Amino acid sequence: MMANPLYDTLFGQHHQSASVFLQLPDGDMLSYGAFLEMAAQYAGLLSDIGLTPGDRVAVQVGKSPQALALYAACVQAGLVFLPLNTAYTADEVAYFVENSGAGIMLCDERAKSSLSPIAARCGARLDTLNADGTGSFVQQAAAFPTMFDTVPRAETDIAALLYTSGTTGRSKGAMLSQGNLLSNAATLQREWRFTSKDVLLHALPIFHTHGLFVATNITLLAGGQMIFLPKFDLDQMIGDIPRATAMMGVPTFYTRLLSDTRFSKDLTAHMRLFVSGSAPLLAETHLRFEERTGHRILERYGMTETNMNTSNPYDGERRAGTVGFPLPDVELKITDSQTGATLPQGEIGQIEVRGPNVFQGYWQMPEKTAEELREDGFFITGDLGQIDADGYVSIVGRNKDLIISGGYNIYPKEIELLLDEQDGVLESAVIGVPHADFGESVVGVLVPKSDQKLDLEAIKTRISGSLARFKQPQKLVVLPELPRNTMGKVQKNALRAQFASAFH
Ligand code: MCA
Ligand code: AMP
Repeated sequence: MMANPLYDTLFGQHHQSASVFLQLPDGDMLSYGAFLEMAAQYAGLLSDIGLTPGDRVAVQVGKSPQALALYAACVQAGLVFLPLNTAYTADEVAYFVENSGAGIMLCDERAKSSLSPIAARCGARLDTLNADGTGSFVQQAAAFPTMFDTVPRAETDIAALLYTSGTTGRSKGAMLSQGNLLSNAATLQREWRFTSKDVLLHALPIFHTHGLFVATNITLLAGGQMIFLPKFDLDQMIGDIPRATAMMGVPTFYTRLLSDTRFSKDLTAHMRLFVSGSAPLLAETHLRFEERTGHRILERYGMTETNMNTSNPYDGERRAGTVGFPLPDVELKITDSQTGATLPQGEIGQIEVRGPNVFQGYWQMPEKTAEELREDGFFITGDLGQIDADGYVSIVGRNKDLIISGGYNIYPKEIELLLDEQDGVLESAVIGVPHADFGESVVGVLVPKSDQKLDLEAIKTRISGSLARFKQPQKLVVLPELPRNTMGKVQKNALRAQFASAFH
């Protein structure tokens, strides 16, 4: 039995290793050994300030090696890592800190003045960590030893809390255990053939499953390297591809690369693997990519609550428009959303999954957990799917009201609640419509109270204080009333059809 399975497997094996872990944009190389020494100092500081195993560490900081070392430090000290999108406003962050009862919150210096009242109210300590690796946290950590006695943990202990918005508008913290993360990393490393020779081009954010767990855990397990970029930048990506062997991205990465003529067969000839996920990859993008480069993108399907569930095969046909087969240790079934009964092969229904990847429930929300996680271990994903005669799974729609823009999830309910509160607004409906760059983009439909004229600019300004920029409707439109069915339910399909060309 290992003392701390996640730490020992992902990180512990690399102690004192001089092998390169991160290649940084300024040309610097960070070895595994140096990375782990930094993490040990952070673990020392986190423990010294009184955090004990199971305590939550809320982190809203720019992407940097230091930010990633915080993840390692939390695992080593037995703390629960809680990463937050850097786009969230102080209002949004307040909810996460309060709901999780985080003992410490780390933020960029620039956010300190707006977050300190929140930290004070929630009884959380506040420290800074800037994207350039400076800040009060690192300053204090420098005084701590570069070795830390790893805190024992079990596979069932929670390693991370990742918030995912809900259809009711309230975010839920998905509790991911050490075993959840470990099992999925091991499966994906094997399925996608990652080895210590791999160099992964990493331009995803590290506050979500895709960039944090899928990309990073697999690299750590394999002992490979990452070209660690602060964000997606087309020129930088094209400049770095020659040094990489693999890339992971959301569909927007692929459409942007294809929009540039420098992205060619020659540039990518040496590449081993391109993976796409987090949002549907259009079959057309898959085919254009193959025409241009000769590579077939490997599409996979996952969720915050489950890590990865399915993947197209490494060897064998990667079928455009599908997300491939259930991973070896994942059971997947298509069920009737009313009765829960398994449907015959080929029929469309809700996707349910079970396996060692499936989370432990929502933080302090037993009722929400019971609604989505069945007693027999099957998790109701809210996605609608179909399995073809060869076993390939396709996602054909969603049973949940969700918009995915550039790989970020946006829950209409959260925005509607805010729009409904605005001056002169009777009611609202928020929909996602096709967008060439982001896949989907947000349109807010407003119905004014009788005789009122809405000031759309004033509304935009007011919601911008409380809602992350990527969630804000890119267009607000006014209708005299919302289309409803005979049951009184808003017909979002009709609205989506009406505004389908809003961004063309
Ligand atoms: C940025 N903006 C966006 C988005 N990103 N608007 C809508 N949707 C977005 N996704 C806005 C900014 O607010 C800003 O607005 C303007 O676009 C430019 O900002 P910038 O940061 O320069 O944007 P960008 O660099 O072009 O970013 C687009 C991006 C990025 C590269 C697609 O959003 C991204 O890296 N997405 C990946 C998300 C991801 O990792 N998802 C995985 C979730 P303004 O100019 O008006 O101020 S994990 C998951 O879903 C599951 C588990 C899974 O299966 O993986
Ligand atoms: P999140 O809540 O951020 O974990 O997002 C998970 C959701 O992203 C899933 O429930 C799907 O709706 C969607 N998703 C992830 N991967 C894919 C994919 N390859 N194709 C279509 N949808 C996807």
